[in-house]
Amino acid sequence: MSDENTGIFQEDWPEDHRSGVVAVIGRPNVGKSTLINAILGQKIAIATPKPQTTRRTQVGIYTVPQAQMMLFDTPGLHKARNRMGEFMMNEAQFALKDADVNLWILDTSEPPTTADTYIAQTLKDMAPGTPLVLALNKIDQHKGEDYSAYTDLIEHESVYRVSALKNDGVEALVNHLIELLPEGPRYYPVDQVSDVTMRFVAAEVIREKVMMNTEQEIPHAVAVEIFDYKDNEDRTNIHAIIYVERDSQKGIVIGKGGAMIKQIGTQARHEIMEMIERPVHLDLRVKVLKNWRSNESFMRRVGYRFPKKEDN
Ligand SMILES: Nc1nc2c(ncn2[C@@H]2O[C@H](COP(=O)(O)OP(=O)(O)OP(=O)(O)O)[C@@H](O)[C@H]2O)c(=O)[nH]1
Ligand SMILES: [Mg+2]
Repeated sequence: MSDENTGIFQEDWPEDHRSGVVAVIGRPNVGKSTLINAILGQKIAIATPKPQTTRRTQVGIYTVPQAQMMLFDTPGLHKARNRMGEFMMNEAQFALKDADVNLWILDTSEPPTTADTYIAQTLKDMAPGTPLVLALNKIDQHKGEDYSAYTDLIEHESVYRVSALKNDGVEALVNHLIELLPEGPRYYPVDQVSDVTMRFVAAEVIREKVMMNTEQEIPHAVAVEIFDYKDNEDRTNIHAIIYVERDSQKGIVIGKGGAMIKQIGTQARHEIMEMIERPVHLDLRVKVLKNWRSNESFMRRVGYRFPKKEDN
């Protein structure tokens, strides 16, 4: 039952119930989205082997009887090279500034990089008083037993070794994160796992399939707009437009005789169908919009909206 004045869901949670925000941050491609999907036990965020997959902060909501944790899945911190990159950095910094706990994911399949040094500095500058937990991820690919190169990067509250992909060590990490949350109410209904709509998830799944099937510059040059999303009686009809930045990219996404776009469509349709558990008709079109990553009004249209100055 929702209390109309507060929006807080009044249920029978214990007196010492905890709730709060955990900002999940780190370089691109270290496994932030994979870890959040592992914690929630279902896929809410797309994850690919290509860096800069996540573009917009998305909230994963983890609810147990004694706590509710809002996990902010942020875009990987990197040097911005266009307006889109600036948007992504803004999203990540915004999240880590206001979190109750910061969770820094490090990729132990390779040594720390200068980007990690930069993140350490960002955390010191922007969130000096916030408890910091390190998650050393991809331990399934780490060579040796020495993790000091990662743990020496910054002072931290605690450190956990995990494999998000194999769901190894994740439970202990989650239990500790809950201990660090302040006492507070349950903000979302127990069955809500994310803050985004199915329309957004559908666009993300399509973008993921384009990213998985293409190489080099294309994964970063793709944006997906859901033109129409209708739940009819017998099936859901989705019309989406895939935007790229150049004619040559459009040719690759369509493929020989339309083979590539067909493959992307089939993969996306199956996954969306599994998620919503009903038949899906998916219609994809590919368009070119030169330099859209510097075009703020287009970015807003596809959901990459800079916060207003006063919210920042
Ligand atoms: N071997 C191994 N691979 C992992 C692990 N966790 C994630 N990966 C892989 O790492 C790649 C990147 O994962 P993502 O979850 O997309 O990474 P991210 O940090 O969200 O990346 P951005 O959104 O680009 O910032 C994917 O191919 C994952 O399958 C792990 O524990 N072990
Ligand atoms: Mg991600």
